[in-house]
Amino acid sequence: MTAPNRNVLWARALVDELVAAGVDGVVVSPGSRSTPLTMAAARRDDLRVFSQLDERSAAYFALGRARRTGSVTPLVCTSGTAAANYHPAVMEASEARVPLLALTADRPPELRDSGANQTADQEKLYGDAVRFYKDLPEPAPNDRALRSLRTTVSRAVASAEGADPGPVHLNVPFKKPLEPTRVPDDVPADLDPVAAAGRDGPYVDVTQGSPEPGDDELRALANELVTTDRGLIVAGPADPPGLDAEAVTALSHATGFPVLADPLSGVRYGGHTRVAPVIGAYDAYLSAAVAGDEGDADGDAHRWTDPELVLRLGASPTSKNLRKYLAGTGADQYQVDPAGRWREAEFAATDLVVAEPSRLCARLSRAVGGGDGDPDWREQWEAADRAARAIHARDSDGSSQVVDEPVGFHEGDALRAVADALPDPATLFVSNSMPVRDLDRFVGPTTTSLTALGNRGVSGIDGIVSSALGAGSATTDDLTLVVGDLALYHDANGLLALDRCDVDATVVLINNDGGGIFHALPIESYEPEFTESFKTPHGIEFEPMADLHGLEYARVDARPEAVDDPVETAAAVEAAVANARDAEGSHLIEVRTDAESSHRTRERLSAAVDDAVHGGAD
Ligand SMILES: Cc1ncc(C[n+]2csc(CCOP(=O)(O)OP(=O)(O)O)c2C)c(N)n1
Ligand SMILES: [Mg+2]
Repeated sequence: MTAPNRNVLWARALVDELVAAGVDGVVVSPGSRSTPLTMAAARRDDLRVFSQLDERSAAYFALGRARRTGSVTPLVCTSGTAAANYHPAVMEASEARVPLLALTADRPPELRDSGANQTADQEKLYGDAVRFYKDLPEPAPNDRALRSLRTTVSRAVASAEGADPGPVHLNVPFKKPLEPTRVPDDVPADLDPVAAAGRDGPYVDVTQGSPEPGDDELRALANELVTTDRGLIVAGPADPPGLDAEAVTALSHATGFPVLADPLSGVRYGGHTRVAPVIGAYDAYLSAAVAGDEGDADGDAHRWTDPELVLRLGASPTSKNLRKYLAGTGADQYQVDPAGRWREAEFAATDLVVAEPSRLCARLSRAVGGGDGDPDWREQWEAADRAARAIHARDSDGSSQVVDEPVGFHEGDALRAVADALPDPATLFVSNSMPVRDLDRFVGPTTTSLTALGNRGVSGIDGIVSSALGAGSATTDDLTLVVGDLALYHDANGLLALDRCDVDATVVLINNDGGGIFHALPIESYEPEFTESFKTPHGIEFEPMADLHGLEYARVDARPEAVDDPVETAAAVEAAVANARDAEGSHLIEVRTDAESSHRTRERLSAAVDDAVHGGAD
């Protein structure tokens, strides 16, 4: 059927090319200028259209979906500030290598810089954060223009999903009429709107070259590993679609190197942890001070041995203690990165290996063959993890086995209770600030098939709800979000996606009435500025927010004055999450905590773990 006007022709071809490239969902926000794109997307049966009102939430929703799938998720918005609202998610997508495609509608070129309404400079709006940018030409009803359009779209998708995945931006100008009204003689009757109809797949098939060391380089690296007694594999937060835990496990077996697995690495949780030496409590017992411990001055043998070699996969680990520790070890450190980018801000890495990490692990494990490694070396890490877990765990009376005085309920208990209640498999999204750090320190490894996700590219507390729901839109897994109160407030608009985008979620709110994380900084002692401008207590009641968005609401008061027995309080959190898991619909579980006492408890536990593992060597 001939398109009624050139805009419809153009938008149909563009959207058709997205589908040909494998896109199955588009996130659109309302606006006039983007009408041709929105209509073209909405009128396809093979495309899910997620309609989102707030562009910042829309972009984070697309980010979450793309993070979960590893495939590009396009965004469609109108001209003006709508496009600027994509910027935070574009920044996160760039740093965390998430494939996004921003399609920003624009006025035609002659109306730019003219005072026309809702018109601003959208050229290269996201700067160097995007992998590919093009200001599309105005729609033109001829074969060559359509071939150019399709070529651009296939290249944009391929760039977003390439060896250095990330966001891409196409600015798309349209003149009126924007609706599918018929304009006589605008589109030649013999022009096929789907120019190369009948063709399978994208208009341009992009074969992605993926960097690999040659055989000689691989042998040299394998040789380094074979001749190392004390090596570590450090798996940081993974780029989508994730690290292959089996390949990492195979390399660990071949070398005897323990795997220090970030909670967002895809290696911390899963069946492989039954057989692989996956270490997860390191944040509790490593620090800069532990590195290079040469023993006591009175000649006692040193208690802690550092690695000679570290193979670093993925992004920079969430744990600052781990990062500082590694920097202090003086070990040879091989940073593996598929795009040759630098992701090690201590500048202690000695080598950059440009390679796709999962494939490198698989190849290296074959090249290394089977070695057992040094059992004492592995035991050092496993024993330290056991010691930390024993201190973090609680006896039935609520006290820790190892810490003399009673240990009050703290926010880490909440994370552990949530993890204990999750089904298998599950997707868990954790907010920045303390939730991701508490997950890191207090949870796992477990054999549960848990996909733990977070926004660690730029670590914003905006867009957390939307990112989680976007991830939920891409999986049949049960979805749980653990979020701080400021982060929930920041993206309260994102909750609208529960209904509009048909996603179910259990939202566990750790409400400590402000930014609890700031208690960990020296600014804590500067009052009144600390409370007024850093911690920012707000007293917001969240139950009405649950009502507004149709979530079932439950509350556990875990503040010190309300807790008799921390074990009971943890059980109440676990029961609330389990109830939500087993019930229909979405739930908000508010866990009221006290940020300051949680911090003091973390510090006490940390001192106890340090003492148990290092004998007070600090
Ligand atoms: C968009 C954005 N603004 C500000 C910050 C700085 N920031 C980091 S953590 C934090 C407090 C977060 O509070 P909450 O979500 O309640 O978590 P809590 O610290 O209590 O665990 C702030 C403001 C940020 N990371 N992102
Ligand atoms: Mg808070």
